[in-house]
Amino acid sequence: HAADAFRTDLMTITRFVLNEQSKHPESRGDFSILLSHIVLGCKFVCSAVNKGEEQKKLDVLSNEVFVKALVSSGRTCILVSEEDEDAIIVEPSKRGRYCVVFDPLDGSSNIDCGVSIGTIFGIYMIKDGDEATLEDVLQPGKNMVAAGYCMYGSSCTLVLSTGSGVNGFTLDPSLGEFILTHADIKIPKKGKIYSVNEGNAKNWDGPTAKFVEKCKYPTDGSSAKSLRYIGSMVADVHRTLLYGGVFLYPADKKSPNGKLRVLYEVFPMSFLMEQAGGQSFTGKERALDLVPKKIHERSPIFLGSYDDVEEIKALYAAEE
Ligand code: AHM
Ligand code: MG
Repeated sequence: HAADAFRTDLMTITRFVLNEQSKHPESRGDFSILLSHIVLGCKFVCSAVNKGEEQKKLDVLSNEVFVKALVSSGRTCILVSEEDEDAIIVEPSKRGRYCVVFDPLDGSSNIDCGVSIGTIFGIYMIKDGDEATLEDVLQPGKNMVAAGYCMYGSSCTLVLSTGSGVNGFTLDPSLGEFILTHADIKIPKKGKIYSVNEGNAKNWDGPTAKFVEKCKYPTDGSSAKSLRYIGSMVADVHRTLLYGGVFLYPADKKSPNGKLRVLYEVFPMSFLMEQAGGQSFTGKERALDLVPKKIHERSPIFLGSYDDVEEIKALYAAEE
């Protein structure tokens, strides 16, 4: 049976990435090594989350594990973590060509009630022989070579793009391996769900307010959209990717740049959305075109199904 053949031909994330890399003759296997260290971090956090560690400890613990795993891979030169105010410049003897930006445990306010949380990461690469500087991570998201997230939910799912589509892998705890379960993910062109913290509505700008109004009271004869909001970006984006729809964390009067961080929240998720056939917009421009000036900079974000984001873009264009 075809299904049995699939079940016995285990496509681990390592095998998958090695296959992809073999299409690039110039590849030296560095990326596969880097990724195996990221995967190790994800497995650790997954097991810590399942043991029910306390929130504060888990945040700090996850960060330490990722920083140590990334440095010891010998393939990184600069790290930006949501948990560390300053970028970490890797010591010369352990340096490699990759810059990794990450949020080791996003959505941590959800830990104590068992709601899904996740790790988000984006990867840039410097040129051979270059010294790594902050400039190397203050790059538009379109320059990333890979991005992904790992969701610690009812199962542990790692979603990855190296710039040729998006694939999802589920941790098989008995094997300790991430196995390909969601091949070549494409987001539906139009969705039936919107996802936003509506408690901020009184402070929204015109286009955001109009869009959400249209979700609830459509004027084109379509049916109203459903609202789904977990408050954990990885889980909200994961659902959006699989079911379609739109996730927004807009600007508001109190936070003119929204809440989410450009480097390790907005960019990786935007990279994945585009690779899955969706779009991502800041209210001003394509999110991946944004050039961050500071490592912990924030930006409003609207991402998801192509047609839904197109509608939001039109509302902003009409405002000008
Ligand atoms: P955190 O980095 O402090 O965990 O905040 C990020 C989280 C995201 O996961 C989520 O999309 C957002 O904050 C939810 O914010 P709010 O509670 O304002 O709706
Ligand atoms: Mg975060």
